[in-house]
Amino acid sequence: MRERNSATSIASIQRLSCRWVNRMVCLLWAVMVIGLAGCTGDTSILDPAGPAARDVRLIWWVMLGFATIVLIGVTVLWLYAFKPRNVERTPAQERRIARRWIIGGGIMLPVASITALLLFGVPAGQRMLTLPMSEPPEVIEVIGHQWWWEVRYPGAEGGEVVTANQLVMPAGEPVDFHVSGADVIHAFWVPRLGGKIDMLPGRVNKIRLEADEPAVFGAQCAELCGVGHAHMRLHVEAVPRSEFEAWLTARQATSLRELALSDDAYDGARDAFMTHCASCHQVAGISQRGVGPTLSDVGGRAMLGAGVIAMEEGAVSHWLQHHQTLKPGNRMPAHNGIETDTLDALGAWLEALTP
Ligand code: HEC
Ligand SMILES: [Cu+2]
Repeated sequence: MRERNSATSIASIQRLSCRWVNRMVCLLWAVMVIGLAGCTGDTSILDPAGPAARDVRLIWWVMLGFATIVLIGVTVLWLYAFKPRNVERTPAQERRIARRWIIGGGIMLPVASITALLLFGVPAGQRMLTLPMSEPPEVIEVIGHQWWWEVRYPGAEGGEVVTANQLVMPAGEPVDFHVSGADVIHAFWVPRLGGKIDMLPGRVNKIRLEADEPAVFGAQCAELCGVGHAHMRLHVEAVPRSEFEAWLTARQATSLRELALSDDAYDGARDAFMTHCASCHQVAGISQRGVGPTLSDVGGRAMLGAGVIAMEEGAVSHWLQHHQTLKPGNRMPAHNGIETDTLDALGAWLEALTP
């Protein structure tokens, strides 16, 4: 009687576990389908556009394959453990079996898998280090702020060039990124070019990335940095070397100053800027403050507010009127006290700052 009871209960456990397995498999599919929907687009690690990102993808596939094998192995063992069987073992035999599992599963398996991972990972990491090269690569400094990007080109011919919320880089050659944070920890991540790297206040981290061909890439802050974190996108553009140099030349301080001060029609806007905005924003020739992103070349940007709205006619004025709803909590105070006409005039002038 007791025998039969325990047999039925084992059978019901088996039935239960089968139903549970079915449900888990369904769930796994659902998660995979939803997850795979994120595998395309301008921030996909599965669509690499440079050597470092190709390494990342290789390691990703290897790890996925290995993890799948481990998952299947463990599941099979787990189901096997439910199998009813009648074996009598002596305590010594039990101990031997337990030891086999500990040595095999607890020592050999981890050592083998970590070794395999290092064999892939170490060379890939090595290639992302900023090791000396016969021809030193272009250096681009990227500084994370709550919640926007400052981008500097210290090697530009004619003097350092500074911009914000856009990163233009030469294609087809390695570029060294020197990254840091201005306030809290952010992370620099251009998924189609390579892995993430933390941007720490008071420390410069370096990574070498390369874009095979001219293209536009998405980038995103990859370290939770406060309320605006999700709205901290970066527009990255790889262009041919000659175009890159022309882009830098157009952003030399003298050209920007000329651009900002030309055209008398904007005199009113410039006055309003001095009154309301110059305490935080730089415009070459007018103000040097750097609390917010530089606006010297804002008209030439693809996006405003670190990816919040596309730059088009009227976009700056729209941003000035609605930025606290478009990007809640951002560090620019609402301009409620300023006439809409003034904001429109400011917007028109800033949009004309297109080097
Ligand atoms: C207290 C400092 C402060 C003042 C004053 C201020 N801003 Fe800002 N501004 C910021 C900060 C910080 C940001 C970045 C917001 C973000 O994207 O998170 C910003 C963003 C912007 C941007 C978007 C730039 C980009 O590349 O996305 C524009 C345009 C702008 N401000 C224009 C103005 C104008 C025009 C005024 C004056 C009417 C003004 N700001 C006054 C701090 C300020
Ligand atoms: Cu962030």
